[in-house]
Amino acid sequence: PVQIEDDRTGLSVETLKRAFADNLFYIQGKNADIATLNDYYMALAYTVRDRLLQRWLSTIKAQLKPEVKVVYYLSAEFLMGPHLGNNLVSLGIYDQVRQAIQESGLNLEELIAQEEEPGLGNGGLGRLAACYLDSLAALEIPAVGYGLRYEFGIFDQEIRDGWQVEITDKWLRYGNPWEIARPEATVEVKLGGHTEAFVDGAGRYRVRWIPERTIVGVPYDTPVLGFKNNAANTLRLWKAEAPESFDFQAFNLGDYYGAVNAKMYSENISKVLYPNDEPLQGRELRLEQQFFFVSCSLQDIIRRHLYVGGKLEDLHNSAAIQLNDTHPSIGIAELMRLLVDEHNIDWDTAWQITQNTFAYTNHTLLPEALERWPLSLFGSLLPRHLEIIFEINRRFLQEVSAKFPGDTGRLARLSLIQEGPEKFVRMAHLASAGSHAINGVAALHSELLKRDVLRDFYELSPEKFSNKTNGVTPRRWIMLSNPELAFLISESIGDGWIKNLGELRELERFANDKEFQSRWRQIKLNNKTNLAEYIRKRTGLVVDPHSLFDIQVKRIHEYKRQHLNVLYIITLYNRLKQNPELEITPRTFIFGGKAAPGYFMAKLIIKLINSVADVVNNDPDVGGRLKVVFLPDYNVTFGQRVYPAAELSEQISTAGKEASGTGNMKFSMNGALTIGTLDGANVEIREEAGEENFFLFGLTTEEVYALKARGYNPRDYYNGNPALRQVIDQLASGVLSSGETHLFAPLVDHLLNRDEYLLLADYQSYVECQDRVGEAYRDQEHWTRMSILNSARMGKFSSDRAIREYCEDIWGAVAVDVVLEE
Ligand code: 26Q
Repeated sequence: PVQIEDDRTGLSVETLKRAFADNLFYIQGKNADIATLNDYYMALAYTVRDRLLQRWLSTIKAQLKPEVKVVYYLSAEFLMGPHLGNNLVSLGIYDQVRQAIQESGLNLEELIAQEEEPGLGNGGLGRLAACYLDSLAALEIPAVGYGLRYEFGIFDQEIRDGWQVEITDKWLRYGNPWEIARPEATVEVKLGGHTEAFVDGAGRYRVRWIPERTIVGVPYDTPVLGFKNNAANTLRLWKAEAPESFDFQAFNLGDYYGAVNAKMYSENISKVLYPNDEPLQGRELRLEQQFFFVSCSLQDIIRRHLYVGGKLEDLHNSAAIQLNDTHPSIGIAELMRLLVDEHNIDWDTAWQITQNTFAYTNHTLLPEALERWPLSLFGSLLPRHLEIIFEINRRFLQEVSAKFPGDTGRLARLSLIQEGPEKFVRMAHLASAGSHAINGVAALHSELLKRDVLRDFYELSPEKFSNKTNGVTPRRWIMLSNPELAFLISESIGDGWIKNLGELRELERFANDKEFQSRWRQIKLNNKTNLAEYIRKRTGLVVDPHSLFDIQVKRIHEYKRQHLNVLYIITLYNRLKQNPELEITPRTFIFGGKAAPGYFMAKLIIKLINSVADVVNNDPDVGGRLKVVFLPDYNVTFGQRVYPAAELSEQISTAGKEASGTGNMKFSMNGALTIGTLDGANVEIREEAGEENFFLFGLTTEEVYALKARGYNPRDYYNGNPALRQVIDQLASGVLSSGETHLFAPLVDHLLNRDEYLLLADYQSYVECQDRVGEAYRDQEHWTRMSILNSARMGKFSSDRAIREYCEDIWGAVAVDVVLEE
């Protein structure tokens, strides 16, 4: 009998081709005569989607059981990156599909490039959530990611006249083949109004919330495949809509415009991602967003728990809820409200359940970045939750008093409410009090948390604290983005590293192997050539693939010190101007990153990079030995081109400011060497790579504290260092800004008079370190050896390792085997 593969599940090249053509015709409504590239992309996306639905439904079936514990990852951001390529990798059908597409007269890479990435995050925190979903599925841990389905994600960045311009991100414009709406699972969320006390039938004192508005949350589900296993978890994002009845009511009263207006107001909630990676001010809509997705998610979690026959008293046995920073921490008050007000559970029991269910990850050490909401705003939007927070606080402070009698200073410091002329709810305090576990995201960060930001919580409950160093997924960040390197690695040590990144250690024995070294170098050169071609297409700039590719990509922030990098570029430029014959290592400095639209200094730093680029790139004395590139619109897609092409990774934040960093890990895995401070996960990267394979500079956290304590005066450094002085003077003079003397005045002013992030203090150390980098690059054999050792020793930074630690220490979650159902 002839075996015929099903068109929707078959994986042979023939079947894939047939299914692809079929989807082009019946879904896109096109044939080859009129199909656009996007039509072909959509036809392929649906072909792939068909092939994962079976896994998805089988996974749901395997996991929908009372004894299964599910991890719920609550995050205001999920920066997933394009799905198509990743799903091909997970399904293990990349090569078959490439061939099927080729035989259809098309190019797979071109179709993959058609996908508009869902930019539902700002940077590190959102991308971490995406890597964690990948690893949860790879490890077959039942998990749901809950968040917001923003209609407009992070803005697209254009550069005009050197300045950042923000363009609306219309990512849903051509439809999204990866999501499925589940309107039958819609939930309601209430806002505003007031509360009333009453005594219920059993004579118990209760509170009723009389809300003012209702919003409806519609879930949109995206499958998240495990790597070469049968698991497909769910990313469930909520879209805000107006309740239908509300429309009709107003309509019947003849207030048609009123009804439409209310509808628009409701839909606003999931309209746009806030493009700040720090809370600038407490905007009401932002709090509405947070409460909206958290309330939807908790109702969904409880619904599932009851559906499988669980009792609410046992919620913590079937659910582990992780708070990705404080953004979803209102969930603690909301779960208390659901348990106490709606499900009539007594306060103490409800508090036990809540604490046992929630855990909190902190991502920042900057005190100004800790979320707090004005009491007045909070109370008008969530009157019942404010009461609940007061009650949590009252009982919490009682406990504190019992443990530290008479210590009123401590009470004030620990209180969930910040007193003063304007009062605030402190969300990190709510999260810490309401969770059984609190973690930082790198060893240093977790230590500093205990010492500074959460010191009082540590002294109160040291057992809650642990470190979970961040990780990134090797599937997207090596296999998908650097296929040639992945191939070489697998050929040399087998392909076990993809699921067990520790195996990369076996590469160490090739570090001195001439033949291996030359293939390693060739792959880097190929990746650099590709990036150079992309740079030419996007900016018109020609860069030399044989120069040292020195790259800094990340959000633009003063503490990340992109402008310290610029100070070195100007220093090099000055040396060449002084002595055009000088022998230097040719370098290409590449920058990428977005600035928050309201962050003036960050935008000025972008302008600075572009102004310096103009001068350096066009000066005949430089003779092309230095190039400076600012690549617009840095995002996940672009990251996938950048990390594989990098030779030097810039991780130069002021010590004690960067919680972890994750780009640092992606660079290093792909064979870049790091120039960095002892900050965030750099410390652990250096530990793993070996100090001889890491370019270290700058003050330590302790030295930063000490210097600030004894009174830091940036002018001392300016006055004492002629090269630095020259650079600063040039910034002020206008030679770097076509004579506009005032342009960089705010930067110069800040550096000379305040320099909060100690650029001038670290300048000399950075320059010397960069000079060592330039020297080291001349010995290509030695450089390659260091590069191989960096990759070989990055096993620790797989998100699989991080997720295993969360499962064991915090969530108590275990793998559930998925059997494929026909
Ligand atoms: C909060 C309230 C209102 C508006 C915006 C925000 C907001 C949004 C995003 C606050 C913070 C963020 C993002 C923070 C972030 O990305 N932090 C980074 O997290 C990474 C993952 O742990 C770390 O590696 C980085 O060090 C840290 O900066």
